[in-house]
Parts: sequence; C-alpha cells; structure tokens
Amino acid sequence: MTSSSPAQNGRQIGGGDIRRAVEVEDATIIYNLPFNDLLFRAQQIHRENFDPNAIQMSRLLSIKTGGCAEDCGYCSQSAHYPTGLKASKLMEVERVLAEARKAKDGGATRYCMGAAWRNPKDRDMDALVAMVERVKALGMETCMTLGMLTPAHSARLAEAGLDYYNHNVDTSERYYSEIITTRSFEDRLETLANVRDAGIKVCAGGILGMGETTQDRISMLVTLANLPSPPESVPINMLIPIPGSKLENAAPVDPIDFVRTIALARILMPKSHVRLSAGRTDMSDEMQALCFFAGANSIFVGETLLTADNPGEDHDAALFRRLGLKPMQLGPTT
Ligand code: SAM
Ligand code: DTB
Ligand code: SF4
Repeated sequence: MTSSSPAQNGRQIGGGDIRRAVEVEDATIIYNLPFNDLLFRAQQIHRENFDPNAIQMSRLLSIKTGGCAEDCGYCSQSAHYPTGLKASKLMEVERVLAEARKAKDGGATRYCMGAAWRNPKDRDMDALVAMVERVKALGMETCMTLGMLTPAHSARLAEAGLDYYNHNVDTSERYYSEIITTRSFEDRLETLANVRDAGIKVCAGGILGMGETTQDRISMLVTLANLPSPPESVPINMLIPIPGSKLENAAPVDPIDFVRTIALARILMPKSHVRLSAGRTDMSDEMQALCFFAGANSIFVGETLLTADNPGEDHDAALFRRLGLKPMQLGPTT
C-alpha cells in the first residue's frame, strides 16, 4: 500500500481504469472504521455507481432438489446430513417455465435456477439449455447454479444465452475445509474462471455465520475483489441454520458485523450488485434498511429460496414502501 489512505484506495479499486490488488491489511482498516464513517463512505460509493433507491429483484427455483454428493456443512440438500429433505429429479422444462412466468409477474427481473449437484452431467445439458432459452424468451435475465462447470459445459450454457452463473466461494480459503471437504477452494476458483472465460457474468459471494472470524469474512471479500474481473453480483448470505446439518448450532452473526461486511463488499466492489441474500426472515426491517444503506442493492424475492423460507411479497412490498425503495428495471448496467 502506498501513500493514499486505505479508504481512498478502496474507492479507487475497481472504480478507475487501472485495478490494483486489494490488500487484506487495507480492507481490514476499512472494515474497522467507526461505523458512521464506514457507512458514509459505502453510501457515497454506492451513489457514484447506482441509483441508491433501486433494488434488483431475483427469484430462485430449485430445479433439482436434495441428495447432493457434496458435504457442505450449511446445506439442507447434502446427502451427508439427516436434514429430512425429500430429494427429487430434474424438473420438467414446462414446470420451470410456469414458475418463471409467476416470478416475472411478481416483479423479478432475474430467474435463478439451482440444482443440488456436484456438477451437471452431459445428459442434463439439453434440458438445461432449453430452460435458459425459454426463460430468456420471457424477457428475464437467466442465472444458474449447478455446481462445478467444465469449460465445455460453460460454453454450452453461454451459447444458450445464460446471463449469470452463481458459484459462491462461501468463506475464506483458510476456513474452507472446515465447512466442505468434498471439494477445495481452488476447485471453486477454477469453475469461476471457466464461467468467466465462456463470457457468462459471474455471481459469487458467501455465507456469514458459520463460525468464521472477522478476518475470514474480510479475506473472502478480498478474494472476490481480486478476481481477474470482480463478480457482477455478490450474494452475501446469512446462515439459515438447518436442523440435522453440520452447522445447525452455529452462533448467529452480530447484525452490526453483518452490515459492516456489506459495506466492505460495496467499497471493494463498487460496480457489483451486492445481494442481501439468504437469512432475511431472521433479520429485522431495521437491519435490512442498514444493509441497503451500506450498499446492498439486490434481494431474492418470493416466499422460498431454494428450500428455505424467505420473507415473501407482502412483507417486502411493505418494506419497500416504508423505505421508499423501488424495483430496479432491466438495463445495460444490470
Ligand atoms: N449446488 C450448487 C453449489 O453449491 O454450487 C448450487 C446451490 S447452493 C444451495 C448455492 C449457495 O447457497 C451456496 O453456495 C451457499 O452459499 C448458499 N446456501 C446454501 N445453504 C444455505 C444456508 N442454509 N444458509 C445460507 N446460505 C446457504
Ligand atoms: C446464493 O448465494 N444464495 C442463494 C443462491 N445463491 C443460489 C441460495 C440460498 C439458499 C438458502 C438455503 C435454501 O433455500 O436451501
Ligand atoms: Fe450440494 Fe450446493 Fe448444497 Fe453443497 S451447497 S450440498 S453443492 S446443493
């Protein structure tokens, strides 16, 4: 780090023509600023890059639920834990389309289809391609999250017109093996590179509340900010503790620490959509308001995420009214 202050440097990162690597030390100084200073800075950067009152709305659908071979300690869908979830096969394209139409009517602009797989198989690709093409034809952005992707599978989905691929790094490199043992942090980065190289926009973030330290959270955001191009979308999830999963008894995150993490994500990745993702049913309206002030500008809408609960349309409509927020329309910057 050179002579400019870390906070100033944070604003330049990703915002100017020349990107410099974000240093963990600088990110830590920013994270630990007095709360008002941190939020003011995050809100300033937010305003320089986005309409501060517009929130992007995505809707999730689980197109293949449960029975997953991976052992992610947070997940209801891993076959390694007795979570009581019923597994199902890949959904029919027509059913996916019917659900996507409902999501569009509910105001969602992006449709995110998730499968509980370690990776898709060749035999799944025709159906996945059809889902992308048909949901896109409704005028929605498409997103998929299917586990690891090879360059060939990435290229096939890109050709079908897939806009985004979600693949979270979830936590720091250091803490990764405490949460997942069936794959490595490096595997995650490899898929992210395959997706990026295929020309698909990247959605990558993580989860807070898995017993990680503050430093793990900062390190995770630094990893994301230092990718060759930062992810266009950065989902920050608050752990939904799943009974039977490895993390069922994890200690909850301090809401102020959660807001600080959102602010740091906004500062390190000024042009990315930062999504206030899973866990909103356990957040107060006031906590969500602080997250929006700190620079979160995207949410999942609807009553279900993939398998877990979400606040639902009525609650979110009331929250948007109280805060004077409006849905973000599709445009060149989304
Ligand atoms: N199987 C795919 C994969 O892991 O790449 C996609 C589906 S997975 C459910 C997508 C993401 O949801 C995970 O990476 C994790 O960040 C988040 N997630 C899963 N279970 C969660 C939970 N109980 N609480 C918060 N976030 C969760
Ligand atoms: C992301 O970061 N969060 C979403 C999406 N990407 C795929 C998933 C949240 C899942 C919450 C737990 C569940 O519904 O099972
Ligand atoms: Fe499988 Fe994804 Fe759940 Fe991990 S997070 S167990 S890969 S569905």
